[in-house]
Amino acid sequence: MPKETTLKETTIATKKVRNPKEVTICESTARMLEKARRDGVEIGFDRAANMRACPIGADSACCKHCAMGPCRLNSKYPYKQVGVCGANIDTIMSRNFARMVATGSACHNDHGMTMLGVFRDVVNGNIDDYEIKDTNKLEQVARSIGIEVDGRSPKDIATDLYHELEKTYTQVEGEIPFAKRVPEKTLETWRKLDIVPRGAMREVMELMSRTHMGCDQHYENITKQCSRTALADGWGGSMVATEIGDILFGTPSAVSVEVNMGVLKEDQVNIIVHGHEPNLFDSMFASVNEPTLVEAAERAGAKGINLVGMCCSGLEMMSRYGVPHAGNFMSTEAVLVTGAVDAMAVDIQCIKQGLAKVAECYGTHLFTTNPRCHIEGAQHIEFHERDPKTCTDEVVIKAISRFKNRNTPIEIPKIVNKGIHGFSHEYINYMLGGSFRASYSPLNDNIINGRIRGVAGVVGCVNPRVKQDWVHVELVKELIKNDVLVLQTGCSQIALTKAGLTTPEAAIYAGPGLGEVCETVGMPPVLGFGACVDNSRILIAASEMVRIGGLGDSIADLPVAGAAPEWMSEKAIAIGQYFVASGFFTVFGVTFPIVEETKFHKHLFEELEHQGLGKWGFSPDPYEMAKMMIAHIDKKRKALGIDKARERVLMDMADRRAVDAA
Ligand code: BF8
Ligand code: SF4
Repeated sequence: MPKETTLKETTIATKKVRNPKEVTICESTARMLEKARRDGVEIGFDRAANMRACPIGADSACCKHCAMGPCRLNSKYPYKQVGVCGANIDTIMSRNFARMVATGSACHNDHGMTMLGVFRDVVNGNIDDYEIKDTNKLEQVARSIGIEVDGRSPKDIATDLYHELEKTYTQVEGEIPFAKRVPEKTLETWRKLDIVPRGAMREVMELMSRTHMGCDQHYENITKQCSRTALADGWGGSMVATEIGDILFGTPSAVSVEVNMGVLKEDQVNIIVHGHEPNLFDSMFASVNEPTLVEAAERAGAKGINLVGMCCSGLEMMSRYGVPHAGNFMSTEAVLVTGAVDAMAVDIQCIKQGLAKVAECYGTHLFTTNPRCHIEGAQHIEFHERDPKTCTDEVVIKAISRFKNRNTPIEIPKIVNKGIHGFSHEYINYMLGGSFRASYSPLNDNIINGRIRGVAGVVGCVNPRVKQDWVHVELVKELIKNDVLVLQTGCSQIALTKAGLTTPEAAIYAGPGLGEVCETVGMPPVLGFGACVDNSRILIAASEMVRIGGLGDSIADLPVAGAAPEWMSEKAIAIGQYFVASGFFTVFGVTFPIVEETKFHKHLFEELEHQGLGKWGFSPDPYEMAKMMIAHIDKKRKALGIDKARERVLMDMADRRAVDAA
């Protein structure tokens, strides 16, 4: 237990300090950044101010794939030089891009494979702590990939489903199981381009092998394998993670949740779970409700045990159980500065190493729990799905002892925002069509008649290179104002909840058409779909829109667009590439790791669309980004011949308003 003097002994190593109001619009995070500085503690925003992004790396104009290099090209004159092996700028950039896709896809697939392993153990009776919670979902997923369901027991269906879904990862030849869910014309395009994923292990391996020195040296061919590896994420590992998560822990449906640092309670033992796999979170949920541990907390003087989530597993549990959420990626260190966090347990991905130092300064127990993710300075208690409570009970016990011996002043920003979340594909079906004729038809109809102009997925990270949450919020405001319905996942969703836009009342910020639909249905104009793996729900929603009809034959025909305005992770690049390969126009903010006016740039930003896929776009400016997305949506409406309908609807609305005013 560090003494109170620990805070004073720590000094800020940084020189440059930026005004908290310039680096975030999250009031709680800004206050904690100020407090951290007073306490002499450094967090990510200060590190970012003192670590200039490498300009050559930012353009991806360097290669260190062999020891004849590293080779650096000049992005101002990209074609003036080549690497020692002769690799040109397009080869170097596409190989670097490919390795980001490979890593991102590997992350989601590794996560999905763990989920599938838990499912197998549940089905085989090797795990008692989890069970199949949603048999409807089990049947629905099985049916969607051609498994016989009628008259069979859940165990038989689940056994077949396990064996079939395992192919997502291990299959050597053939198409991954969820390729069966892809709209026919989209799948045809993939087949023509030879980018239908086989198994994720094979795709990631091949992409890594092809980017070795002296292997694939044509940016177009490298891009093809990027698409295949990325699709093995979206329609593969991520989709399995989502579907198995629903089967084991329940399919989300609309739930009112509390978000922001005010969800911490000074008089309770506060435990945060931060990471990506819902298994750890689900067991922690069981541990904090264990009567003996609740009693122990009360004996220590606490009013209870308060379990709170952060980042993606937090989003999953928020959508399924309504567990409060303390904040997104750039708030994970800041939340420790409150001094109120007794324990933080992390699993995999997006866990900043900086947490260890901050946790030490405030006497918070930081636990790593996954064999894939240890952090120097954190305590490691390994989490085993076959015996999960041993780990999570231990975390709770340590948290209670920290509560009893708290010696750090506590300052919790008393800010709590409410939102409605848990919009799974299944719930939307129900919400729009009712329980007897659950359907997406009302969505398609409202797009066709022009009330809803189109649909946008706004997703992904926050990044200290831009003002936290600001780009997300401004972009989404612009979109809904222009009648674009917004679907969300990942850290973005927390930004919008803090801005108050995930409530039905936020319909007043929507344009007249979208606003009317929201009011009729009683839904927010911004629908939270969950964690980053739940981007697969957006793919399913898009496929359903194609299946219902009236909006074209492939995902590329739909009036839809995607954006990750504050992205930072390699997973985001993999997601971007699978959205593009699925047919979405996808705009990224912050920076794009490619030199403009090169052949590879033109390929990603223009030529992929001519092949029948989507394409990439880039702008750091939220208003420009919104313009680009809306222009794309309008282009698709025109191609579908539904552009006039929208003009008529808007005219009618104007008339009605004029009458009302009179
Ligand atoms: O997978 S949005 S910062 S937490 S990478 Fe990470 Fe980005 Fe957040 Fe979840 Ni997704
Ligand atoms: Fe340089 Fe070619 Fe080696 Fe890359 S692979 S470091 S470009 S020599």
